[in-house]
Amino acid sequence: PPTTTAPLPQDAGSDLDGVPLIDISATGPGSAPLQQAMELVRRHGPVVRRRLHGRDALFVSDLDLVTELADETRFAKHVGPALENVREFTADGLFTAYNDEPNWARAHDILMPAFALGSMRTYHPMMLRVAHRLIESWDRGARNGLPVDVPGDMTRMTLDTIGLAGFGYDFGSFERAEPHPFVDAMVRCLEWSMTRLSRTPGSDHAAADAAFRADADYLAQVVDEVISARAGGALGAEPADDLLGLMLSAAHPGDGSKLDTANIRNQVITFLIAGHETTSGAMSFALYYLAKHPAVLDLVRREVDALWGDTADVEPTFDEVGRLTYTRQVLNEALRLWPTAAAFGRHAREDTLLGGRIPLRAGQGVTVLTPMLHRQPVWGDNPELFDPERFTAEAEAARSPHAFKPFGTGERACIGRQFALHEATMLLGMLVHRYRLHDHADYRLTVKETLTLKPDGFTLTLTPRTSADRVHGELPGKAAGQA
Ligand code: HEM
Ligand code: LEH
Repeated sequence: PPTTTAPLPQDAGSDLDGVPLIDISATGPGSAPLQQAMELVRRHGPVVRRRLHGRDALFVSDLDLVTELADETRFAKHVGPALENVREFTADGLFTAYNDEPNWARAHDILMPAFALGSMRTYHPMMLRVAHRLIESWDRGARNGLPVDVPGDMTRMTLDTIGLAGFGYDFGSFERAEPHPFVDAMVRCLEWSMTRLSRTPGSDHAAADAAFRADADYLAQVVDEVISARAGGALGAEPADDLLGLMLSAAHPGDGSKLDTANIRNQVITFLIAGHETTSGAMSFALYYLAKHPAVLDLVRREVDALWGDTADVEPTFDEVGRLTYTRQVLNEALRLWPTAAAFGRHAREDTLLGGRIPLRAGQGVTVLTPMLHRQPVWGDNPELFDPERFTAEAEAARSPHAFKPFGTGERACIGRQFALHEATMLLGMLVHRYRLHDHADYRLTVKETLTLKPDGFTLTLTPRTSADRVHGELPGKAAGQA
């Protein structure tokens, strides 16, 4: 069903600190709380206080205030209401651990090397193998003239990738008409985490909670199978150098401690969720913008054609992915307009005044609303315009590093950033090299929220690109029309 932002009260009150106060209790946050918060910021400015059944949440999108919130000496990650709900099924996994939980620093230090840029070389062959599954499936779509389900197929691809590259487990998503039951259960858990935020006091949610518990138990059961398949592997077999191998064997570089079984389970659930939900959304939005911006699509074509020419079945090398700089700019620009993890929480370490005027108690949470940070005046006077030129090296060097935060900030920023960018850049490059994309349904963007963001119901039809199509890529500098 299309998600629409719930109607908003027109009148805003104001607190003593001058922050507009909007009570949304009459409507609640609806099915799209993040887009509703975006609408509040559009109407009332980059700092708003939202009241829901007597509980206030402060949303911040102003660049100067976000710059302050990024100061790790004054502020730290806040596990806010949304993440408290996710914690019900990921517990002390990296994403939902409290800053001072010993398992956070332990797991972070043990796993960090596995996510450094250099480690992506290890995952590259597996990413490529799964990219070929997607291409096989899209080739079938192209032959039959049938539309492909973009977010659905991106999710198949990212889930299979993190399953195989991280844990040696094959979800086989392209052999299924419906998502793997793990994905369904996980999406329902995320939806429960989100809808739980809009409950009215006193109402009864026993049935929803029981269904959630069943789903969470199922996730744990699948993960225990993944772990025991590994732990019971052939005697004397090499310990695999994937994430699970590392978690089962590696000792902390400082104190030699290891991760316990319960924590490994929480990490695996965390990585299976975090490793695919947001990346698939990012690739889907990027394809949406490419389908709507032929001039940008043409520049991506030039880049991939210059690299791969007329080769029918490209096998990108690790280093080639690093050379897809314009493709990467497209991805960044898609993440600017629709950062698929659209908010992150921060709290003050001590009582303080944010911006010298907004009082915050120690431990009190603030939500950075990234999509609106990404539309602030620092982005120029037409922030809604999709323009990858915003991410040339020169443009980036000239802009505050705090203006773009799709991966969060500080020591709790996304550990999977390089993983996501490598996987997504490679796939986008391969798809643009291989297919002409047709916006057959004249798609109108509606953004579905399951805590993360995805373009809802976005489909494309495809035709293979021909040699004639590619010729201009071999003649750099020549205009497309002349080729
Ligand atoms: C944390 C975004 C892909 C694993 C985060 C945070 C953001 C984010 C904003 C910080 C959350 C906070 O401060 O509360 C994204 C986006 C992605 C992406 C936009 C894709 C485009 C990935 C991938 C993985 C991953 C592929 C794993 C393979 C994690 C983990 C954390 C995290 C484990 C918690 C890190 C910690 O607190 O130590 N991500 N992420 N993410 N992400 Fe991602
Ligand atoms: O709970 C928070 N804020 C608000 C509610 C908000 C949801 C409108 C409140 O009530 O105070 C702060 C944190 C919100 C985070 C929501 C986005 C979570 C995205 C999950 C992505 C996980 N991931 C995937 C890859 N890497 C990380």
